[in-house]
Amino acid sequence: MGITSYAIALGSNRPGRHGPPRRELMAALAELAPVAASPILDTPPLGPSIRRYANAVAIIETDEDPPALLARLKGIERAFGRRPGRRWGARVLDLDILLWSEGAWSGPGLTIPHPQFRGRGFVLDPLVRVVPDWRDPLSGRTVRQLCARLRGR
Ligand code: A4P
Ligand code: MG
Repeated sequence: MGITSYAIALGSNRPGRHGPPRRELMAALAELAPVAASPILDTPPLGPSIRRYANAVAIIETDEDPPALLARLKGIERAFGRRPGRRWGARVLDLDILLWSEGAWSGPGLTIPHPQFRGRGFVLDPLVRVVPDWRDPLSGRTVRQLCARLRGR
């Protein structure tokens, strides 16, 4: 496979060895070496967590296929001190693959586009800042359109 592009969502709501969540995302962005990145946004928690999140989106270019990239992202999460299990729990770093330049992917433990990204402001707000014209291959809508739908504009 040649070089392709991915949109990655970054989230943190727990301090780690780099500092508070915003610092963790800055360190994760340095690790990912993206070709573009959104600002780091402070967002209210969706779900049971009380702590607010830092969220961002990074665009990376790589020759890795989706399973290889996911394995690398999980390795970065581990290196940042994320403990497995505890879904929806406080986490130092969450890295999700949102979109891929080559379209959809579905395999064991990995679905692209990320199944929930269309309904989440904490994902679409940073995503629209970097790639408003990327298209969701399933609905055919651009990121800008998905964002406007969610916000009711
Ligand atoms: N997986 C399948 N598809 C993908 C994909 N496209 N990208 C699998 C990444 N992983 C994918 O994910 C669970 C498993 O999903 C992975 O092992 C992978 O095989 P996880 O990241 O290990 O677990 P998780 O993050 O606890 O679950 P999930 O469903 O990703 O939780 P979410 O959806 O990330 O929700 N509020 C704010 N404001 N900001 C946030 O960032 N995040 C969450 C967590 C809740 N509320 C939030 C935020
Ligand atoms: Mg996740």
